Amino acid sequence: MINIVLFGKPGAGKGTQAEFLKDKYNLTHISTGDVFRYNIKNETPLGKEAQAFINDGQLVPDSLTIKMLQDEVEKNSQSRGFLFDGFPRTIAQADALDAFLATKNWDVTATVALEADDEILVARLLERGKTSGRSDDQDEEKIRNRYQEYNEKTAPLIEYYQNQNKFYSVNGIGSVAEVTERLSSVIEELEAKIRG
Ligand code: B4P
Repeated sequence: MINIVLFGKPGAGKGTQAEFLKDKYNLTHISTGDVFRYNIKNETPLGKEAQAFINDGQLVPDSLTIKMLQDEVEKNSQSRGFLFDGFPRTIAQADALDAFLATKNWDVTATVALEADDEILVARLLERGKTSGRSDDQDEEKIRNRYQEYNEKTAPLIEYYQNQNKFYSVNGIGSVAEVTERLSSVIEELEAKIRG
């Protein structure tokens, strides 16, 4: 079992990289952002609750997010491992993830961060906003709000995982293929360790 948390600021490329890594390493990819967007599109009760938070660039409350994540893991309990993309984003979510995985005798193998400068990322998101239809990518104020949320609530997870000796980081600037190569080196190192 290998469970990787893909970590990084909004727009760092978590979703982009997960698309390649899930096939390369045969992992189940769970993007909390994608699950929320699916629920919003289909106007489910969960989607209706999450919509206002996402539109304003705020994090969705932990209670909704944690339950949703657990449901997604349960649906894929035969998986050889998970790629968590955009989860956890708060200390409470990280604690809940550890406790939940422990009930299955699993754990987070490592958290791998994509490092990138805020100004480059804001430009990436504004560019995507021109075509994505994502309301949270179109307005610079909402994008800046996402960075404030990251700094206040998500950045403390770096220390959280460093204290567990599980934090790795790679440079997130470069071509998509170059960044995939950097992440692959870390994952292969982790897999080699697991094999012993
Ligand atoms: P997410 O959907 O997780 O998205 P993200 O942070 O915007 O982006 P990501 O890092 O995946 O970037 P991507 O690859 O798409 O979150 C959206 C919202 O959902 C949150 O703000 C929050 O409200 C809510 N939410 C989600 N999870 C939550 C949780 N756990 N708790 C509470 N709320 C939660 O890439 C971005 C752009 O960059 C793309 O256009 C891409 O093409 C481009 N790009 C990627 N790599 C590149 C590269 N190497 N070079 C150039 N461009 C690149």
